[in-house]
Amino acid sequence: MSCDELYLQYHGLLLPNLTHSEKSLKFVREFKFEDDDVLAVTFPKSGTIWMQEILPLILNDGDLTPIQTIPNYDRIPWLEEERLSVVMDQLKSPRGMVSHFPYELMPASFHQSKAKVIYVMRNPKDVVVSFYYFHQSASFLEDPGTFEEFLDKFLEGKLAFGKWTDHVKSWRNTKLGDRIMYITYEEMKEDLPAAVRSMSSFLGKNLSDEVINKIAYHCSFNTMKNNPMSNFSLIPKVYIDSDKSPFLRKGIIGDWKKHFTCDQVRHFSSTIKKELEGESFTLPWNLD
Ligand code: PPS
Repeated sequence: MSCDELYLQYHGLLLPNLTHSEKSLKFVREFKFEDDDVLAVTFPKSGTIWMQEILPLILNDGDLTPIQTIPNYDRIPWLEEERLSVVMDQLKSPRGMVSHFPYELMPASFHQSKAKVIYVMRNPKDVVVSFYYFHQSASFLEDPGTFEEFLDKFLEGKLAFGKWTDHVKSWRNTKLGDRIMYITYEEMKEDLPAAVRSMSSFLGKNLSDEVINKIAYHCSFNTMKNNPMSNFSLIPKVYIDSDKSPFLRKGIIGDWKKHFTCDQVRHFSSTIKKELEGESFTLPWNLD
C-alpha cells in the first residue's frame, strides 16, 4: 500500500489510518479531561506499552485484575485512537491514557483540567532502531526500506508522528509546572522499583515496598512478554506479524550499537544537537 493509503495527515503529522480517523480526531478535540486523569505521553517506541502496564497497577494499588483481564490498548487507551470512544465508558476513575500527540494537539479541556502527565523519553538512537523493526512487523506502517533510508526519514520527521525533536521540545516547553513529570526509559530499565516509586509519589500514591516490588515484577520485560493481554498476541497477524519482529522485541538499552555505522552516529548526533540548540533543557544521553 502507498503512504497515501496508509496514513492520514493531521496538523502536519502522519497518523496510521488503521487506528486513527477523522472521527477519532474529532473525538479527541471534544474529549473532556477529568482532574484525576493520568496521561502517559511518549514518542513512539519509547515505553508506551510499558506505561500501559505500570499505570493501572499504580492506580489500583497493585491489583493485577486490569493487566490480567483487559488488553493493554483497552485498559489504558490511546487518546487519539479509535478505540478510545469504544472503551471510554468502561474506564474507571482515575482513568489512565497514553498519547503520542505533541503538546499543541492536546484538547482544550486538558488545559482547563488538573490532569497529570508522565512524559517518557528514550534515547532516540534506540527509538529509531525499535521503530525500524516495528515497521517490518506492522502491515499498517510503510515498508521501512534499508536502515539508512529509515534513519533519514526519522531525522526528517517523515514517519508517523513526525520529528522526535519536535515532540520532545513540545513537551519540555509546557507551562504545566507540577502537573508533568519527566522520566526516561533508561531510568526505568536501570531501576524499575525506584521509577515506579517516583511515579507513584507523583500521582499521590504512597505504596508499600511490597506493592512496589510486585508492580516491578509484573512490569518486567519477561513477565510482559508472557502476558497475552500485553504482548499483542491477540492482534491478528495480518496487522502485527510477530514472526517478523515481536512487539516486545529486546527491551534493552543500547541496541543502536549493533545498527549504526560511525558515519550514521555522527550525522544523527549532529542533526539532533542542531535542532535542540538554544533549548533550556539538555538530553540525558551523550549521543556521540
Ligand atoms: S509503541 O508502538 O509506540 O506503542 O511502542 P512502545 O511501547 O512505546 O515501545 C516499544 C519498545 O518498548 C519496549 N518495552 C520494554 N522494554 C523494557 N521493559 C519492558 N517491560 C518493556 N515493555 C516494552 C519494547 O520491547 C520495544 O523496544 P525494543 O527496543 O524494540 O525491544
